[in-house]
Amino acid sequence: MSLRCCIVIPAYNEAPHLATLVPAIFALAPLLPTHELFVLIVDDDSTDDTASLIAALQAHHANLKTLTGKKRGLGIAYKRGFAYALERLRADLIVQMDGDYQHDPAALPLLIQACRPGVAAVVGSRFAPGGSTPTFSTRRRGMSIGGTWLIHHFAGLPHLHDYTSGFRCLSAPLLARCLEQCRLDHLATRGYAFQTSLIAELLLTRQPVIELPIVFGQRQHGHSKLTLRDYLEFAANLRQLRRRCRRRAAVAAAAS
Ligand SMILES: Nc1nc2c(ncn2[C@@H]2O[C@H](COP(=O)(O)OP(=O)(O)OP(=O)(O)O)[C@@H](O)[C@H]2O)c(=O)[nH]1
Ligand SMILES: [Mg+2]
Repeated sequence: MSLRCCIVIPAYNEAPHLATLVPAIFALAPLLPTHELFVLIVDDDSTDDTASLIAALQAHHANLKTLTGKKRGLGIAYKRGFAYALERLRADLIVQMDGDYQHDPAALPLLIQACRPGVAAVVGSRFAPGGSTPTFSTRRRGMSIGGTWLIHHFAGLPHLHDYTSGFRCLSAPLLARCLEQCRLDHLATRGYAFQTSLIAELLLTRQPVIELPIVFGQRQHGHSKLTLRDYLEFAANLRQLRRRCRRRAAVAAAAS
């Protein structure tokens, strides 16, 4: 029986990218004969007529699904997408992927195949040896590396090269358990901080997380949706993560 793999793509005004990204993903199907691929676009009322584009693509790709809603942040879009993939599509594997083609679909087969039973998450890592961000400005690279350093050294999360990557393959049952049991609501999950909060919970509950190096490409159209509010949320989340890590360590020490 083939594994059902849902690639969840949050997209706000990414129509020019989705027009090529969606067919490129479905073209990978022969490389993944043991998997049935679904693509779920979480489109938050984009103003660039993404909805019509998706309708046109659905005529060729029956496994292309979409959700629409108000734009309320990346994390909120992901939570809606995950709920749909888990409950409606009964996915075995869930991939997180950006809609602006900065994540190369050619990396998908490796990412998906590496998510074997027992592995909770395979992270497409920009900062692991072999990964790269060739088009990052010095400032953006500095902020990413600084953020990673703070998450590890200030907040105290177990080591990973890339906590904020948006390209990951997740085991659906382990993700579902994490969303049910973990106190994700104690961490920031509205916007981009969701990425850190989710991987933090997997790491703190000692789920196996592995990293595969990726090249993070350049956005060709439109602009980044990262806002000042996301940077502020990241900073606030660091303090919450630190408290969470310390509580975990205290519980572990008391139990031993
Ligand atoms: N549905 C939805 N998608 C979002 C929202 N915010 C961001 N996105 C999508 O999330 C993905 C990642 O956002 P980007 O703005 O590309 O973030 P980034 O890749 O870190 O930044 P750049 O490198 O500058 O592009 C893209 O597909 C966005 O369209 C949101 O509020 N709702
Ligand atoms: Mg981007």
